Amino acid sequence: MTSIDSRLPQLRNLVTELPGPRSQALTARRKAAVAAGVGSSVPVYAADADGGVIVDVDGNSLIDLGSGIAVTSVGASDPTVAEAVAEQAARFTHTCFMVTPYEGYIRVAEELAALTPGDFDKRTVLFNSGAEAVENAVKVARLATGRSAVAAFDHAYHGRTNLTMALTAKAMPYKANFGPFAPEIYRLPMSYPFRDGLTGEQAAQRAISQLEVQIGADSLAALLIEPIQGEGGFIVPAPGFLATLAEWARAHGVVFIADEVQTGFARTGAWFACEHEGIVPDLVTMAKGIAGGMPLSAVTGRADLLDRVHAGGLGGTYGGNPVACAAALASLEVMRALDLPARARAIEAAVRPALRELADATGVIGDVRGRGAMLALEFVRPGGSTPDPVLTKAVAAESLSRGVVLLTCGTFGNVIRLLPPLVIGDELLAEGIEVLATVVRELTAV
Ligand code: PLZ
Repeated sequence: MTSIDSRLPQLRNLVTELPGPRSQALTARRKAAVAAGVGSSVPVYAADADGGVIVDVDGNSLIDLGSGIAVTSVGASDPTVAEAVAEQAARFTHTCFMVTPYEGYIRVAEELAALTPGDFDKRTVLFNSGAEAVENAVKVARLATGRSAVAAFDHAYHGRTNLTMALTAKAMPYKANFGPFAPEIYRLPMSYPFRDGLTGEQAAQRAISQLEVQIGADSLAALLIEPIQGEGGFIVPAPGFLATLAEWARAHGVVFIADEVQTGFARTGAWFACEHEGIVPDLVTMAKGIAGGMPLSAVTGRADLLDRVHAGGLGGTYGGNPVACAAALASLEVMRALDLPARARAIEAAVRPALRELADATGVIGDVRGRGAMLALEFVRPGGSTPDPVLTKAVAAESLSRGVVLLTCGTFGNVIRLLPPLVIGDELLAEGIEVLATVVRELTAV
């Protein structure tokens, strides 16, 4: 890897207890001003972030193993991105692509056509959030097929807007009491090798037969799936699952939408997670890692689908904002220059053996899984597969108190997920994993 010069010292350094006094004061102000419905994984307020560290308002330097949920793959203040943002902001922050368009949007679309799987004619439309991208992929699929049903999977996460809440599987906290939900959404069983023991082919046939019986292929506009599930628990489907579904979709004129919002942009060791299985989706939804932290999302896919939509049918005031586009182009430049897909594979090679060893030594980790720099530990009661969300939460909390930011996920709340910035240094990463391992060993020592 090309060496990365960091602005902030890349070290873990605690100068107060966590949360420190300034963070505590902000928590008090927040309670009086910010809606209670917005959660935060850690009660520590950021003042600065760079490379693999987040410095909080009390001067504590924390190791970041979350990247703001897989967003800051190039770091949170990469100089190439920061310069591109400043330069674009100094010229114009907005004109609205639907009013007075600009080149940056077109360049991002050209880049995404080249990077996403498939060498057919592609089109792109840009939005602001992952949920918005998913909503619009569904709009395109429905219009293009003239069908209304959409199938999503167990453990799926696709967003918090009304349509994407319906597509998301988990009630608490994402859906509970927020209904009524959008109609014509159907749920299919996922391939979850640790819990179902099925081959990819078997799991796909289970989903397909349910789909054919309960929905009917002729009514189905789209199959929507995360190639590796994110919020649902970093579930990597068994080999062949995605390919079998994609083949079935093609044979039945069903639009195959890969939601690569969390898995995209080098995170899994390839530009897109679909590549690991040789899948070529009809439409891909992207966000998160696309623009170095600036809000941008995209739907890219088959020109014959996207160009079916009438002028004015897709868009939004801020979609493809010029500053966000500049950030995306700069981020892609950094990802290429540093070969971040290779870096993600190197992170897996460095981290996975330590996680495996930890699992074998403690007996409370039922599964070590993921790809590239998207790795997870599923915590279970010793010897079995009963989820242990209490231990999982304790591991994340104790790691934080020692200066490592770790995220949890999973339908059962029992997964620790690792999503380090791809530019994190080897030593800092090793130290973060060592803290995690020490915490797990201490919490499970009898
Ligand atoms: N699709 C696969 O992972 C966002 C959100 C967590 P937005 N995941 C993190 C939370 O509690 O809100 C996500 C995703 C996949 C869609 C989305 C939605 O992306 O940018 O958050 O709308």
